[in-house]
Amino acid sequence: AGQQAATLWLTGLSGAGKSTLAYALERRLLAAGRLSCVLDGDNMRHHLNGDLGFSPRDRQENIRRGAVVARLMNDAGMMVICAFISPLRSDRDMARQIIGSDDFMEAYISTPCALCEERDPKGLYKKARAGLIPAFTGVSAPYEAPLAPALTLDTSMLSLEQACERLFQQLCPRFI
Ligand code: GGZ
Repeated sequence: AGQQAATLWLTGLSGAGKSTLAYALERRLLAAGRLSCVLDGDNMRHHLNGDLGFSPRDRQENIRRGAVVARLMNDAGMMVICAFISPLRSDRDMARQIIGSDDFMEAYISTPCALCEERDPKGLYKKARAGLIPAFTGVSAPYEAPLAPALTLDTSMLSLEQACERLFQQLCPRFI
């Protein structure tokens, strides 16, 4: 019998810190002897999801494919950390269904929109405010916060190390 695997699903705005946290947790798991894999929305949009944009329909398909890949990897015994904005509850519910609710843990990276916009690491908020990016989450497209996430982390209140450690301690022990 293989080791039990699961998917940690990180949701939150662009610039909230999802990808940074996901890769930090991947290293933390490895230090504990557990191999994992990060599926990052922005990254996957360069290859598997290169045909998709940001309409509601395309976001849904983006999340569906991410969840299907995560399920396959879980089946192979691999822990998966997904970092998708995944702004709609209905789309996250779909991901939970695809992956299986026993193996799906939702973590809300709740960094306030104002701080994400202040960080603006890629200048996307600025472009969105200028009208250059239509349907930008938090500016001109909706974000629905999870109602009952397994964990909520506000990166404006925590260091990367603290946030990563909370994810690791509170969600991962069963899988080490
Ligand atoms: C939101 C956008 C948009 C729009 C480009 N809305 O912070 P980033 O830059 O590096 O990551 C974001 C990424 C979002 O991809 P996801 O696959 O996570 O989104 S979703 O779950 O909603 O499908 C952002 C960039 O793409 N980006 N245009 N209009 N984010």
